[in-house]
Amino acid sequence: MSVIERPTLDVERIRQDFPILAAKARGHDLVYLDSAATSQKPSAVIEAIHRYYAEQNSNVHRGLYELSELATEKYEAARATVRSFIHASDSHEIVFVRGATEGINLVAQTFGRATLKAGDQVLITAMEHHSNIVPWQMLCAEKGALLKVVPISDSGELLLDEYARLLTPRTRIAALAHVSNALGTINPVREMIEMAHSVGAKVLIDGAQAVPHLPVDVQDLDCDFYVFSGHKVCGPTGIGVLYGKAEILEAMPPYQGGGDMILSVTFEKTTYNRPPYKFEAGTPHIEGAIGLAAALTYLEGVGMAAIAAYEKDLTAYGAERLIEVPGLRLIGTARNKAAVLSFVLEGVHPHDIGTLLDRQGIAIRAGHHCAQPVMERFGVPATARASLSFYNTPEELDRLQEALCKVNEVFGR
Ligand code: 7TS
Repeated sequence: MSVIERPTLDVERIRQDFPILAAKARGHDLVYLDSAATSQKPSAVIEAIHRYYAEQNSNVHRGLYELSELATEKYEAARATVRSFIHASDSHEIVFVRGATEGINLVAQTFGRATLKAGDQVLITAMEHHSNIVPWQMLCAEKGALLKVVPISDSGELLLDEYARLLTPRTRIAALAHVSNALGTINPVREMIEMAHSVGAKVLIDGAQAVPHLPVDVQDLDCDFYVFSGHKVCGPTGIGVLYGKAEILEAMPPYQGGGDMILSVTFEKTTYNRPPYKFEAGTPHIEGAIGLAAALTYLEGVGMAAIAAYEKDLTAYGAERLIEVPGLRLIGTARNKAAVLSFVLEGVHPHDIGTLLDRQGIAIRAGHHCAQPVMERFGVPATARASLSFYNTPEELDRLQEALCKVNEVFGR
């Protein structure tokens, strides 16, 4: 019997698409609850990468022969797939990068460096991943600018009044998580982008934890930049996306120098290629882009709206089961949440929870989740985190709940 009434997805069929989900862990059926760290990959992605190397491998944008034309075509078709997935208006607004981290660093080091002056401000939130904190800190230190931080409530929601107060004409950049990796909070970014624009700031949205779980439309959001990582959306590692509005990318200085990003080079003067190539120096991660496109096409086949609806029910179900565990406290109880169940268990270190769950075949993450300021805000050194995907089932969350009760037994509760 399904514990979620009217499931919106045929999860048992979907699970057949992911070979690794049939694996054993410590002699048990694997329960994989660490998709916020990285998602599992469907056969469609594994096969697309295999096909690329078996049938299409060649460098892009340079060869005159058939194979190179084929590889270039596949690489650029991948860009078009990303464009359509996040509803950008033009493929030239899609820059392939290594991941969300590189996307943010690219914006900080090009747009940020060219824009920021001493006394200017960059606004982030207290729930950012380190990769959306440190690049801005580095930039502010270099420029003599100030980093401002939007605080969060006890339930893990941004204080929007404080956000409004912190936005000033000195705010040049607001860099905001769409969804928090440590709390699961879905932030009202559309409204926040509009507010930032009203003071003349540009907005970067860190979508690393949003694109895997929600339909995203960058034109509707009206963000200036949006970043996400391929490996969290069922795609390969080492590939990610930076979306930027065309006119902003056009005006930005280049990031790294090298092949492909130039139009002409002499020792006196180099002229740069147009975006996105201006930002893609060197041989790109070709099979990464092709694998990412296969992943996005797969997700589209399942349906992002259906994924969001299913995961919402699954997250709510998981929260209900977890709070039945004696001594358990959920960290992050925002009204609008996606796929993350962060918690602490009285008297048990999160690392011990992780180790004891692993012995029962359950993979979760324990630690600060690269969001140390969130840990500080909630007065905990670390949390245990179960993070969900559309390939997880309510039965797996039942197993998590039972396993946590056993952890309590080990600790004499
Ligand atoms: N932003 C957010 C919100 C993230 O959750 C992560 C990674 C990143 C940026 C960086 O992504 P990368 O692909 O460039 O490394 N988050 C996590 C996590 O929660 N557990 O492991 C990685």
